[in-house]
Parts: sequence; structure tokens; C-alpha cells
Amino acid sequence: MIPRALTIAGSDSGGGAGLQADLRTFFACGVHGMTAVTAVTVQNSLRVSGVVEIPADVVAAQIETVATDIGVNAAKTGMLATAEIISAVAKACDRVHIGRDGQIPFVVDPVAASMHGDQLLRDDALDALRDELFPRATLVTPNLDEVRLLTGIDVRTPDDQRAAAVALIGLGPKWALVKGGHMRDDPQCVDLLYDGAEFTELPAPREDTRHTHGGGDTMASAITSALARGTDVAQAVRFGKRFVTRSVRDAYPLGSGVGPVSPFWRLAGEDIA
Ligand code: PXL
Repeated sequence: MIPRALTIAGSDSGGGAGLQADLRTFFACGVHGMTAVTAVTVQNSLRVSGVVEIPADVVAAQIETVATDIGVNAAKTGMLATAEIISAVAKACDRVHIGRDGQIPFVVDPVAASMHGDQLLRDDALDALRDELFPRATLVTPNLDEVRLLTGIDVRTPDDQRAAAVALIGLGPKWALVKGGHMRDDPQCVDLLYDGAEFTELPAPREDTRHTHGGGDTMASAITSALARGTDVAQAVRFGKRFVTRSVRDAYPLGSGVGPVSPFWRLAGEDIA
């Protein structure tokens, strides 16, 4: 049976990021994609000009209705917008066994802002993310801006990156991936994976591109796809890294993987165990 993945995320009307990027990635990875929509953003390639949040009980109902009927092999979060939505997501995930102690792997991508700095998470929602969602996560995948917001650590060196991974694991997820993409002086783009015992560095050449809109969403979705197919976390993260590197290399300005030589047609299924 085709694996099934759920994204709990916001809509990007421009199609580059958010649940649109997630569904595109699930499709490319041969996984059936489902959505619990948290917010609708009004945005184009320049900016986010509006956000409408979906009522928290409707977000929870979307999760429960697909999980109890169609079934979910792995789930991820993207834009969650408010503390109320985060609490409702945490409770709904518990009810359907999504999360680190349930049977279903759960990737929490703590989306806080768009690439252009538009806020996608209310200030008062950070505590809910840390306290209610992180302890339920199989894997968290913050970029360095999100690491600073969540842990207070301003990562500038590989040692800082390790300290951040330790701090993140202290918040309760099973695994933490500290993405190094925002250390722009580094010619490599090194992501650091940590499970509380062992550090694994995942280097890739830094792509010379401005077209990284949706790159984080794409990476978390590729990881979620691999988990839905039953791979272990380290293998899924390695696959996600390869997938997103290709995706931003080949992207149009519109977003990750939206391009003439999109990896989505070539990478589908490749290298997933
Ligand atoms: O890439 C982060 C992201 C996630 N979700 C939505 C977004 C963005 C970035 O703009 O719009 C809906």
C-alpha cells in the first residue's frame, strides 16, 4: 500500500513554500499527502500581505479525521501560527498516536518566519512550541534563526551548533537537526544531527542561489516521506539533505523544486530504502 504522510501547515498562495511545497515533495517521493491546514497566507514572491488563522478545533478535526480513516505513516508540522493551534495539534496527535512515544514518526519543523522576515508564528506561541510540541517530536528541524528564538543561542561556529543541538534535545525531542544553511560565510552547508548521544555532520556544498523559498519545508517533507516509508531517522535525514540540495539548485525564483529541471521528476523514489 502506498505510504501516507500528513502535513499540518499553512497555505502559501504563491505555491513555493508551505503545504504546497509539502504536497509536491510527498508526491515526488511516492507518498500520498494529506493536509491539516492551519492558516491561509496571502503572499506572492515579494511578501506576505495577509494571514487568516484556521480555528484550532478545525485543525485538530482535520488531523483526527484522516488519521482514523485513511491512516498516517508519518506526520510533520510547518506554520502553526498560534498557541491555541499548537495546543490543539498536540492533543489531537496524542489521540491518534502521532509523536515520539506513539507509533507514528512526527517531524516538527518550527516555522517562525518567511525567508523575507514575515512573521508566521505569533510571539506568544514560542512557549507552546517548546513546551507542548517539542517533547512529542521524533525530530525537530530548526534553522539558525529558529534556534536563536527557541534556545537563545546565536550560532556562529560549529561549537555553537553543537551547543544548540544539546539545548534542543533538552526540550524533549528524540532527535534534533540544526540546519546550517544560514551560516552564510561557510562555503559548506553543514547540518548537524544529534540524538542525545552521537553527533552526525551532514555537509553539502552551498548552492549559489537565492531561490531557497520553501527549502526548509521541502527538506522536512522529504524526511517525513522517507519515515513514512519506514526508514530510520538518520537515513531519512540523509535523504532529505540530498533532496533539498538538488531542489534549491534547480529551483525557479518561485520556490524550492519549482523549476525546469525539477528534481521532483528525477529523484522520485531514488535512494529511499
Ligand atoms: O518556508 C516557511 C513557510 C512555511 N509555511 C508557509 C509559508 C512559509 C514561508 O513563506 O508561507 C505558509
